Amino acid sequence: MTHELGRLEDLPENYVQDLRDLNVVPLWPSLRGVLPPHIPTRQTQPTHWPYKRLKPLLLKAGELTPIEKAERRVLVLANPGHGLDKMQASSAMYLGMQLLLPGEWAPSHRHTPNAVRMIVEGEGAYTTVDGEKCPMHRGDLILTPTGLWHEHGHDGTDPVIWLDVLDLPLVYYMEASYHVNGEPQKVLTGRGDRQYAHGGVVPTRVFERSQKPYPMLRYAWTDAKAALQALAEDNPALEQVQVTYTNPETGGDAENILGFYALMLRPGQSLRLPARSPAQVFHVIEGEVQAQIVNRQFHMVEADTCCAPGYEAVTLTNLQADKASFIFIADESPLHRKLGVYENRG
Ligand code: GTQ
Repeated sequence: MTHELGRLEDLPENYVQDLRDLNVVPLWPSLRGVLPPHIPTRQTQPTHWPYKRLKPLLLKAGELTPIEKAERRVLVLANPGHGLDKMQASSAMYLGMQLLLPGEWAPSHRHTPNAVRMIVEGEGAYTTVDGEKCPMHRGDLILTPTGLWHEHGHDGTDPVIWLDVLDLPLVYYMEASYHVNGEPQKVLTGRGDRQYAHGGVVPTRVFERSQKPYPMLRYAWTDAKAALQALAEDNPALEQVQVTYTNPETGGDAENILGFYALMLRPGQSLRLPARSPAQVFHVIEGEVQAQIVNRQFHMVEADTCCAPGYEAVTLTNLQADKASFIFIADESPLHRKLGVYENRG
């Protein structure tokens, strides 16, 4: 049985003021707000950021703001449900589209939030992470986990653009977000993505695992795509043709808070993703896809990005009848699982 709960206005004004003077508030007028029945209140709105409209504005930023005045030349994809100034795609996820022009350098720093970059366009750029110089090609995923030094450079001839995904909103909310500037890194020999290039074949550590908590910092798109194609070919009845970006030493998620995946939609396929508690981000690496999220339908072409609130099913439809489409997904499921609030409602 649910009772109507008392309102703030039901209380004498001087009583409420006495409470306030002591930095105290009554729970019952706000109880249903913080613990709504059956399903959480979500600020995250289904939102679509078309690349075609974003790119000219990003290139304009390249003319308006020199890299020295920006450090990171990024346009933030902000969810209007959270308020644009909050710079949140969802409660825990931040998205930014970053531009680096030929010859530019985004100086070395490290910070507490975890980041990844999904390369959207352009050749010749690299990110140096923890001394590993990682080349950036379209569709590659590059990790810059919490605390690792990273800087971006560009030896090519055309603009390079990538999508940044960070857990900044969560870490900021925790009052744990800060950065430290550093010197240009010395590039070290050896790269984790070369040593862990083939699943199941990992460097032998005679006594223990790699001392590095993040042994692999770059995931080449050519490898992820080949794995998806093999998975689809070998399992004709498999509906959700998807790979997870993992830590090759532990088999766990690549980073601690957000999860990263690549999904292949077969020609013409329509795939319903169940309603799970974490919010999700979808970014089209190759192809053309319709995303049905709550009451919105987004027509997504290559390099488009959208987001979906948690606790909602999402239907993705490949609009290409003769070719597969490929989608990069970021979600909050490692966070939800670790905190014990993960749900799959089907
Ligand atoms: O490239 O290091 O979008 O520090 C936001 C913060 C990118 C980066 C962002 C950052 C970076």
